[in-house]
Amino acid sequence: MGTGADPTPEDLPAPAPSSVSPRAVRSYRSELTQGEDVIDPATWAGSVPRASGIAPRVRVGRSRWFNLLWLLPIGFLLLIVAIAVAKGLRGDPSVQQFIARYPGTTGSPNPEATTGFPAWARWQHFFNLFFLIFIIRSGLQILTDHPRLYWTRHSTPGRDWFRIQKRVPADPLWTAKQDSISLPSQVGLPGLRHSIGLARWWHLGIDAFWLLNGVIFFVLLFATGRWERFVPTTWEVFPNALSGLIQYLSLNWPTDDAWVAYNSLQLIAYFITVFIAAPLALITGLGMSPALSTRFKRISRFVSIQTARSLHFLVLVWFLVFIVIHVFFVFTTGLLTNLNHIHSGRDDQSWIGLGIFAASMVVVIVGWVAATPFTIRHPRVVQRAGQAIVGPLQHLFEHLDPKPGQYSEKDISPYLWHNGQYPDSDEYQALFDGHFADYRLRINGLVDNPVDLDLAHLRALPHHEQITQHFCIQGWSGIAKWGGVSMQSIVELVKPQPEAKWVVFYSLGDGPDKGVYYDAHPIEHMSHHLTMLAYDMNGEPLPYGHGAPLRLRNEIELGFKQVKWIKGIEFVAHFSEIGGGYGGYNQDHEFFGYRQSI
Ligand SMILES: Nc1nc2c(c(=O)[nH]1)N[C@H]1C(S)=C(S)[C@@H](COP(=O)(O)O)O[C@H]1N2
Ligand SMILES: [Mo]
Repeated sequence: MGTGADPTPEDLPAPAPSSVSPRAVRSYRSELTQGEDVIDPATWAGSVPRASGIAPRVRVGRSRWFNLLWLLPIGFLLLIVAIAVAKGLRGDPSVQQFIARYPGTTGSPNPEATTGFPAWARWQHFFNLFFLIFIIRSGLQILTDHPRLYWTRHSTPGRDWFRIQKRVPADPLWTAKQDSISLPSQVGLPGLRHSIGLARWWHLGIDAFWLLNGVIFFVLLFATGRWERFVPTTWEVFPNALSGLIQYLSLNWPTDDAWVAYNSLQLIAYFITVFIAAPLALITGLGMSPALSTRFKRISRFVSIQTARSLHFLVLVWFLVFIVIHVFFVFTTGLLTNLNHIHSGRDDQSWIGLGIFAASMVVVIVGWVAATPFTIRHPRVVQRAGQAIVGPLQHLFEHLDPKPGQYSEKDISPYLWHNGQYPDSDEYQALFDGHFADYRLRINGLVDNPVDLDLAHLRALPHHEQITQHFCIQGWSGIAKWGGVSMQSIVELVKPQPEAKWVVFYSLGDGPDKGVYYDAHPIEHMSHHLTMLAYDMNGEPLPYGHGAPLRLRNEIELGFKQVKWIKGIEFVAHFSEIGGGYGGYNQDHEFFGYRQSI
């Protein structure tokens, strides 16, 4: 000392021990990338190449698969047989008596109220048709993001009942993203592989309008007494429907008067569509929400997320079959009259109905053709519009703090899908090889007590365990037991400041377009019962594929918000300052929404 020689670091006293070091307070923000505002299909979603699926297959028994394309020749044959049988039946005197007694329609019990097609019904018919195009296209897009359907929440490979994709390969790290398939760009909406974020905005956003149209329809239907057009009011509809079926199949069609009343077959088909299929579409749609499914456990026990998804698909099948048959008969049972009924409100053979129909088809075709290119050119508009329409409902459901004690050990899934982009940096490999001895979790931002915690420290905090269901936005689900630290304990440790409103979780891994994967969660969720940092899964230390050494669980949100391989947590005033500013990696790069309770 004082002799002129420079001191070495070892000679100097260390700063007083504290978790606050320059490293602990440094933000990870600079490691984020922004994301583009226009889609280049060539580099979309980390440059995923197009991948085709296979013809739809349904599982029969344990492991035999039936190719549904066989239904085309089989259905054709059955139709021919049915026609032959029906023609034979019509020669039978007792059948002729039956048809004379039940002509195929019960008529209208209340013709003053039900005759004709008022303007509101005609407009609503057009809006319904127009909205359904976008709903069906985006729905198909959503299906192809996980092209398999199940009846249980486990989503176990080989236990799917329906698939349009090959069997799941043996690769232990096969991801759901790899499993997604492409659709032609004018069939799917937006027609790119793994474009579920945008497809969901179309699906849920247009749904809102479709539902509004439907509610108005129901109100007017009952207010005007026209409900009798759609609701069978006598048991006679069943023999009449049978009679109608025989008449249609024998190719000697009944002459109807749809202007006054539908025939019994139509009545039943319309009743199912309006009063069963449409409400079921809404209910099963909501049944797929992680927030609702987690909060209303008693209902979701019977209608699990996968049952809801499968039923939702069957509703689509009903709608498609209905549309095909409906259009077939519109064209084959007096086109001009039919088009006049629903387009001009006239009961005649003039060309006016056809003219209005043609004009409406121009609108439909322009909408259809423009939707994909518009979405590719203006994805942020679709994202923002979707957020504006659906966001308030997503916000509402985000308030549902789930109850603890969701599932028990016996519910744990035998297989939990993997997803996302695995970390492959040398830095991560070195941490992994060292069993994460050098791992540090950095928690900082708007907190009184920023910290830099190692795993020993994390494991010394109060232990929290939960058995909960994961639900990926792509459609698969599964149950696992998570062990670790409740986010409430972390909050108590770091003491967020009042300005902190959002909590950003940063990953050791990049997203598919480079730049660190991250996601922002509202601070209120940090005190929910089931929000935690997990370092154990099913009683073992978290494995590589599921996020070693630490991942997030926030059970009212979809899977992509459950950041894996966490390295840092930052408390911020708003996520608009972070990355691209949309609230997470998928929000910046793939146009997802930041609230994902549905
Ligand atoms: N860091 C990081 N975390 C991530 C992802 C990712 O790509 N990177 N993918 C997310 C998605 S889309 C899902 S569904 C879940 C999957 O978790 P699992 O593989 O443990 O089932 O992780 C989420 N967390
Ligand atoms: Mo996901």
